Amino acid sequence: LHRIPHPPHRLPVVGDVLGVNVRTPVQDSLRIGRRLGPVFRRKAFGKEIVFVGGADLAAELADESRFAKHVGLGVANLRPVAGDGLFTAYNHEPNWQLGHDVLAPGFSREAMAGYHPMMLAVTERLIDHWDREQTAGRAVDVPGDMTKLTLETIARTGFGHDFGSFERARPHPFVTAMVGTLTYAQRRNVVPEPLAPLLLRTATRRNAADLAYLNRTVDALVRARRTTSGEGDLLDRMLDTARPGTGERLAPENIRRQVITFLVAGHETTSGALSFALHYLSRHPDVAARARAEVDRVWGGTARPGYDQVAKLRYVRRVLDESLRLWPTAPAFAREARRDTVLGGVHPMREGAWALVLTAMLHRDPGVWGADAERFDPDRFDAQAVRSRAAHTFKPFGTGARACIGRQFALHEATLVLGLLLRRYELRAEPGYRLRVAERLTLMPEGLRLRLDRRVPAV
Ligand code: MNH
Repeated sequence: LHRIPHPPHRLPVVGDVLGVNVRTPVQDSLRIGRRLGPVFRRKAFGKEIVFVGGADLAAELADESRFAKHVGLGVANLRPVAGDGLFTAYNHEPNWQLGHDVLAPGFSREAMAGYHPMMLAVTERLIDHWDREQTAGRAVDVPGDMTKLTLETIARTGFGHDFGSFERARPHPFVTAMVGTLTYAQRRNVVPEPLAPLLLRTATRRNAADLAYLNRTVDALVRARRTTSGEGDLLDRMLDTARPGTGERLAPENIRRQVITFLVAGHETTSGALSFALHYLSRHPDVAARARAEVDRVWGGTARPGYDQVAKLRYVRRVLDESLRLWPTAPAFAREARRDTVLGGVHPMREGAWALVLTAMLHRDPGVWGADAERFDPDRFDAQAVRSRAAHTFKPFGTGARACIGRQFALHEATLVLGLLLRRYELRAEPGYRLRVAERLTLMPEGLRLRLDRRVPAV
């Protein structure tokens, strides 16, 4: 470890706590990484974490023959919420492979085409709401509304459930409970274990209540389905699929964990991705105009674009990729050595030793993205630029066997939504707004509001 730099002024016992903020561990690490370089370590109260933000080392960590997902930090803190569900399962737990085999067909092309009309219907609910706000001359609450949209989408497509988010003035209690558990899981990373009972006493009690609420909601949803039948959604697959060959099925407790996993993983990050993209579109009228022209050209007058028409929005997709480059809404992932190895030819790692890939820093490595890596420019993702870049330099969805199972789902949903919004509205930034990024394991532009102008007559 002594070869890996750490911040100056390391204090006894407490460690590298000077100038850090418990609310923004990712942005603090980005700042520290800019000074210390591609690999560095931070210590707080005896826990020391190695961060990797350089492209060469990150590419090594992506090598599946030497490294695997490490369930640690924020992910491990979510175990009480998501148990051995897909996201939080340890590599060796049998329910990872079983869950993966049962659920992967739920993300096939055919399954996605089946979800498309529901995604469209949810976006139309958002548009009704935005039309009313626009008519009333009010600015829209972007993260709030994107969260309503993505929660409704995963609930309906995955579980045939309607939370009625758009009929509520305030977030659904499920969202409040979920954000509570995410914030708590992040806070546990930065509060030293022995002090947790003291410092987090109220928070811990609150967290137990949040957890009980999530369980109750999900149990009711599953109970309802056992008496009726869905239309081949994720829940049906979990209840009905026996693994070919062995006939194994997911146990009820695991189904509960999977449903919570998908409701949380399936909306929070997509909501952030859409919110950042809308922020950048409002700040780059040239990019917005180009994206809008593409939507007009590709979709023409089609009121309700079909499944195949979404992937044709190549430039809109680049806007999304570029937003996920600058603010990967799942901002880090951890990798552990499968056996003793040496990282970068200089840093020895024992079997099981792990490092955190800081995705936002990898995505700003000047060696890959140039001296202007901080600048928003969707053309970084045109076909030729993508071909000329090294592998493993863009990792918003993680890597390897444990990479995001919902990637196509998220990209389809977000591209469809951006296309529909661009076609209908001009987006105007609020004059005083400066991007502030809130962290609760995931990233979200805090307080982002936009003003809308209607573009075309109702479609
Ligand atoms: Mn998703 C894993 C990012 C949307 C369900 N997701 C991951 C990982 C990243 C990630 C990074 C890997 C984490 C790790 O290595 O520890 N996910 C995203 C982003 C978006 C996203 C940035 C949207 C944008 N994810 C979605 C959606 C769903 C989903 C939508 C479900 C519908 N993600 C998952 C699940 C896993 C995962 C489940 C765990 C997969 C596994 O380990 O097998």
